[in-house]
Amino acid sequence: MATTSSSEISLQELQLAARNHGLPLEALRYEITPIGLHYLLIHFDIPQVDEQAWRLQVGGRVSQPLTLTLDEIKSRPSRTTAVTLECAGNGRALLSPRAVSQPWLMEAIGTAEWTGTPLAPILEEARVSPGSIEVVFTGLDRGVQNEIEHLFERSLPLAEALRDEVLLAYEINGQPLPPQHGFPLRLIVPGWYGMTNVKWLDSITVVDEPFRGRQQAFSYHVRDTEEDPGEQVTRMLPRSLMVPPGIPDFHTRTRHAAPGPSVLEGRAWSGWAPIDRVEVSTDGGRSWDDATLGKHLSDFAWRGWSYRWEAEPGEHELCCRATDAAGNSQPASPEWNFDGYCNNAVQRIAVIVSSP
Ligand SMILES: Nc1nc2c(c(=O)[nH]1)N[C@H]1C(S)=C(S)[C@@H](COP(=O)(O)O)O[C@H]1N2
Ligand SMILES: [Mo]
Repeated sequence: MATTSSSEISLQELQLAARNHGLPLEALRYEITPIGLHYLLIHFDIPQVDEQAWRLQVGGRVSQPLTLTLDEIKSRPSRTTAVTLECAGNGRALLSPRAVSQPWLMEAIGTAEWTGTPLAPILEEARVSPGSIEVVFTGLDRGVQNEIEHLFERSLPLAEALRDEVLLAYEINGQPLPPQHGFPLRLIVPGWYGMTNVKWLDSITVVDEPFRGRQQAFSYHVRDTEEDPGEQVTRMLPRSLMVPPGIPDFHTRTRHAAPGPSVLEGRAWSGWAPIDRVEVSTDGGRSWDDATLGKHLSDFAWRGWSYRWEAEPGEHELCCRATDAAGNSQPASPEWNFDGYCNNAVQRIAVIVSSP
């Protein structure tokens, strides 16, 4: 995998960025992200799926393999949960050197109400064989990455796959999944980084040895060098983001705001534990003050926060920082790793306060 230290985005990165968009940060105002504003990450091409011909295969180390139509899946017990998804590569473009991949700044997030059927009863029905250790989720999308041709597929340890909150989702915000979000069916694993939530599901395979697919054994590891096996990326680290205040400059996106009392607002989440605290700094991180937390939406969705700010004329750097109930927090500056994963450094927003 290539890396670059250039401060300029290459055409290769632009090619990815033009396909995979982020959440415009002003859309943090919506507790549930409207469908077209949720971030997107698609490695290869969006597969076109014929709903009538499509089947989900559940097999591998099971004694009762299943073949399910979409109607059969929809007729099973359904559940709707608000879940925040974040791409593990969020923040990659702020690292130097950076991996040449989707160059996210900090907008690879979204929160949707996902409706589907719980996975655990399906695995129980299929009767998982003793000695099984993982469940592999295979998408219909095929491509080449680092010269290896493969389908997009990821595995979960059996115990994680059996967790109550794991869903096979066929609706987002009350609508059938649109093609870009995984029509007709995707996996939703609340709390884990985005890559876990395999879209365009084709099959679910129970295995008795660790799955070594390209997207599992090679991608999504926090490592120092290309040779280092590294640590698997799993759950989302805590993070908070702020709605950029005022109005933007078109080219630089520097913010311009009027002096006087104002309310800063944003959202915070963690895949490890509920959000306990959000702090705001209006002086670039020298001093911090507690924000007020909003209502709890779901165990797996972001939490709103707000902060009263008396904007004085001049230039300011606004920051926010979340801490979860397990004591995890956000570093002041990014912790570098080879592929640019899990960068949860505090957001910094330059604001010029002046009278219009
Ligand atoms: N089949 C398949 N599933 C996939 C992907 C993919 O490229 N193919 N991308 C993954 C990644 S890296 C992320 S971050 C999320 C993005 O989900 P979204 O586009 O619905 O926001 O989907 C995951 N599921
Ligand atoms: Mo991702």
